[in-house]
Amino acid sequence: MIASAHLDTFARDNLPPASHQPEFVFDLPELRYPDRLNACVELLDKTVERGLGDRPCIITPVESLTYAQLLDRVNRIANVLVNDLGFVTGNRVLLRSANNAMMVATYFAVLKAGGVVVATMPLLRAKEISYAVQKAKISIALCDARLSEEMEKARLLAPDLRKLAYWGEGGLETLMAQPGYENFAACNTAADDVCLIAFTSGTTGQPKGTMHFHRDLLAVCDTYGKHLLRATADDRFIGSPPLAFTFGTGGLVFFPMRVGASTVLLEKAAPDDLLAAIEKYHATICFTAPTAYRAVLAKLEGRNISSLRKCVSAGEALPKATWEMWFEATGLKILDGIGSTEMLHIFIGSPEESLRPGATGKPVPGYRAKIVDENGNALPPNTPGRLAVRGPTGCRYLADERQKNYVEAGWNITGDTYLCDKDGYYWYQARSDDMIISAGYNIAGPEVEAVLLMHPAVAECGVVGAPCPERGQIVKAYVVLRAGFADDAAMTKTLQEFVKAEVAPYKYPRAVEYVTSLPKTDTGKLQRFRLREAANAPINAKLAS
Ligand code: 3UK
Repeated sequence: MIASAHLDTFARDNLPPASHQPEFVFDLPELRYPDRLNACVELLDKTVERGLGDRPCIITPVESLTYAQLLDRVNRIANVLVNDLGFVTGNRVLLRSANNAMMVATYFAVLKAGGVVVATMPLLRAKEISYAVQKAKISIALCDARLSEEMEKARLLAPDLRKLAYWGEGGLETLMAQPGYENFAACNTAADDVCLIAFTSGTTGQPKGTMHFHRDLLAVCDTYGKHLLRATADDRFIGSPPLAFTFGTGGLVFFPMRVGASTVLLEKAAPDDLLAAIEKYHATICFTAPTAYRAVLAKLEGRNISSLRKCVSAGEALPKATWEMWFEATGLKILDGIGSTEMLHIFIGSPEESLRPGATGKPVPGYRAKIVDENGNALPPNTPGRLAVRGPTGCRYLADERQKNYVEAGWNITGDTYLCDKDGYYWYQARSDDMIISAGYNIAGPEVEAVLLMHPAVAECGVVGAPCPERGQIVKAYVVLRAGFADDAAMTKTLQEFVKAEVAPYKYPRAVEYVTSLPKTDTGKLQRFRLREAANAPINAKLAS
């Protein structure tokens, strides 16, 4: 390791032992970074130094910032951290905000000052916030004043949090306005100093803190960004994922800033808002989840989104039906890609010219992937097994026993069941723990979902195993119908026949339950475990909201 710039050595001290870390590979020339590197300098200061300070960087409904204006804000906040909040290099700083310009400014100020960002979703409650505070030993927080209520409650639960500054009601802004705060000398961080602890959105158990280095923030830009997305300085990014989710920070901040492009940040990015904003700001690249593409499709009538040239989908499998409907409606080929908080961003995906609808794609240049069995042996083509990957980024949990579940023999095991075809394309099957085993058959819930979604009556659905004395499990579908369709026995029969006609009949849902909504994480993912709990509960137990 390279000599750290951190005085507070907590992050490095709590990295997993080398033997439990994945093997990192840097086999592209652009991934050979110098020993000393600060991600803020690379993504922001250098753009201004190159004379591009007047170019638009962040656009929001309430304010727009050029690269130079963002840099000014970043420098001022970094000065506040160091001079007013008792910040020492290596300190973790909690950030709480919806997607807006101050969220980005505080993020980059922490990077520039040599701190460690811990960004939290706006929806988190005091208990969850205080968990992060305690786990990452956080003493300083910067928070949007509109989120003060839960923040104050969290503070009572986590007394380690000594300093807290709010923006939006003047507190932080007053400190930022002090004379001499317009310049700040970046901390000379090591390329492998931790700069981000991203908590997983925890479908089961306590959230895990994934640690990433300064160089990792660049590596995702120089792999996926450079080789698959290929954005230019004239692109305008837009999307819905929260910036506290690495899908959002990568897609809406790092990728645009790596190429000097602009990004539209929306605090509210429900399908209607997203669609209106694409039109209003002439966005060219959109990052969102499969369900959002599906929801937007239903609202395209009378809208003009012809400015869009690239659409990226991640977070969940993109059903082929959604891909096809989007292509039909817009002429655009959605770029599916799988990423994870552990890997920081997308590691399997395809460029537009070689994608296969329904497949996630091929390993992103800089990454390698394979399908392995329970013992870690590589499986032949077209055989479902566990997805294993490695590349310049990888899993490093903050003091967590579960490191050994994600990393096996140097490979990151994502917990997904995939198969790789003869041409090297990777096809998603299911989360490994979402496989349904019914009368000896392995059935992937998402495959059945993809079929159901092709039926015009189905708005959304989730498919899980429900206990069954004879078969072990049966396939059970939770279905949200589109307006105007009746949730009766005839509909159930129709949907069952529809599935039988499309895929092997043993996969059809023997039980169908109609619901008005499906349980989702803050990052918009379907919580199949909640559906499984409901399916396992005694009769008449409702889906807990
Ligand atoms: C699932 C997908 C099928 C898969 C993420 C892009 O989702 C992200 O991170 P998370 O830690 O979840 C990781 C898990 O989500 N998944 C993600 N993308 C796909 N499954 N097809 C996909 N295209 O189970 C994976 O293991 O929340 C995505 C970039 C950054 C991210 N953090």
